[in-house]
Amino acid sequence: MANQPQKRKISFSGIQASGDIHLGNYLGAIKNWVALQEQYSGVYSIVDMHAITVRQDPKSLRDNTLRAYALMIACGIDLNKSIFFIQSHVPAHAELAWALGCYTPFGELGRMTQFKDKSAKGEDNINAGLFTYPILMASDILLYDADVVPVGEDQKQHLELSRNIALRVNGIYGNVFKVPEAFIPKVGGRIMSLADPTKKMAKSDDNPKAAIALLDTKDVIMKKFKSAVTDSEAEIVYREGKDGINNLLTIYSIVTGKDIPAAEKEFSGMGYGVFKPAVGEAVADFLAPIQKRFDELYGDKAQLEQIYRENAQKAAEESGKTLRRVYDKIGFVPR
Ligand code: AQP
Repeated sequence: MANQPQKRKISFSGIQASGDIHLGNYLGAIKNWVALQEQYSGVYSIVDMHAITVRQDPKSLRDNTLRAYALMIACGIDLNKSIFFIQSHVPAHAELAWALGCYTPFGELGRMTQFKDKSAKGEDNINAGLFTYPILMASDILLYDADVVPVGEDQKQHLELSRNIALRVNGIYGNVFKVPEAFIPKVGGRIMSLADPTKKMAKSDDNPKAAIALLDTKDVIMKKFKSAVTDSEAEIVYREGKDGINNLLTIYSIVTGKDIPAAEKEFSGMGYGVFKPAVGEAVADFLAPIQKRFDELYGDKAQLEQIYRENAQKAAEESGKTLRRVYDKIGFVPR
């Protein structure tokens, strides 16, 4: 046994294909998907099934899914270290979600703040999927025996629900699921909108100035940062009540690798008119190599198709094992 290689732990996460992937997604989550590949086997997904909880134009959904797939590879998903698939290609996700739904109290789902917020916004389409979405997320995670789940702060509550579901099922049937831990960065876990720094940067924001898409041109990036909402003071310091400046300092600090006190010092005595374009420049420089790699990958659709098909197969194999284990515990007759 001493010579037996130890199985690497698993890092799982997903991103919705509901719009342009933005800097908040990158700094809060994707950056850690990539970093964790050093220690963990990654299992990552474009979660297109989650995206349809709000109405999507079919052509845009298809395009956004493929763009997101290429973009995540351009961001650093290493296909030798991670399985990276499109969620709707792997049937076990929907199958396990049904089973887990039968172990999730209605009241627990009703407490999810994202459901409350989204249903308040989209009153014309409060569908059952929007309500049960966290169960599908639990299924995504638990299918791969994930040890860690790198996400932004907004997913903390959903992850807690996944853990509760796993613990409940384990409590009934014994050791069925690995209980996952959230991996939320201390800095960058909640990047705020540039148009309203009291709200998180989100794909679903209608204001085009709110988010920096990873594929925005330098010109657009500069314009968005120059018009970023700050405050009426003139001090570039990280302090409670200075949401806009705090957000810009956070972004600058992560993309340059300098810590926040160093960034404060660098801009000490300067005005916002100097600081905001400097953040824009730093972000544009940071994104340039990702954009270049994206163009190469997205330009070769045949290769992309081959990659996502192969990866769907690998994901189906892994998730199929867990699904069989669960079905067996529940008492379903083997197929
Ligand atoms: N602003 C953010 N700061 C840090 N992390 C964030 N994440 C999302 N927004 C921020 C993290 O990114 C991963 C993918 O999340 P998502 O696909 O749900 O992206 P979104 O931008 O939140 O998308 P939507 O469609 O606009 O959803 P809502 O309206 O729900 O916010 C996750 O790990 C998330 O934590």
